[in-house]
Amino acid sequence: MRSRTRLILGLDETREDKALSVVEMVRDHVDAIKINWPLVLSTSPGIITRVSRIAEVICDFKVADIPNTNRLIVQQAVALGASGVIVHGFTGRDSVRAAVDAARGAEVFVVTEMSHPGGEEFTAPVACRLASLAVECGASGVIAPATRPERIKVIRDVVGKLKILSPGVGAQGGDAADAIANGADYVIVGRSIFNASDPRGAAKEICEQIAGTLSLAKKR
Ligand code: NUP
Repeated sequence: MRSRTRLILGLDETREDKALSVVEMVRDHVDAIKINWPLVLSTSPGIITRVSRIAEVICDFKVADIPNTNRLIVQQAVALGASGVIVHGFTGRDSVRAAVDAARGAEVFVVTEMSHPGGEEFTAPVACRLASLAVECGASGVIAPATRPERIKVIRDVVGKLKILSPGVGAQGGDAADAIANGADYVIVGRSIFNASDPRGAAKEICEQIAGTLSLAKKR
């Protein structure tokens, strides 16, 4: 995935026309578009291919199955045009390794601590173990919560140079600049961009916050 703006759009829009028009509006401001089940189920798996002709696509399928099923899901997503796939790590090393092997060079990202309040119940206590499993299994990166930026710092210590993608900005209360300042490489933003009256302007504003934080960090 390129790292030009470090913004990833989470496209949880269910109307295909609206989804594609938002992609066109923000394409210059995002490094990738993250597609989740709502859009695939409301349209068809072909939406992955259509969006991938405009921008890099990460399929947020939170794949969480036995190794053989993980392999099949990841293969299908990549064949449709995904450059990355998000998987769960609680399934264990064999399942995550199967996903990484099946991706054949596409990127696999492992969920650590989830960003919503419920993420504190089960995922937070094992987030560092999940992060270290991602490293061991050869994943490209992990997902860590912008809603608890101090946790991104802890997870960064475990994953070293792996990419950290951080959802929870805007609608869930997190802040893009805080996430980046605490070690995220990318922020994932959904509703506060695609529901905005001016999605392009909303994306541009977040890019400027990210760029400002990165240039401050460089000066230090
Ligand atoms: O921990 C996570 N939190 C999260 O919000 C892991 C995720 N993959 N996501 C996804 O990021 C979520 O499914 C949604 O697609 C996006 C955030 O959207 P929004 O809250 O910015 O609208």
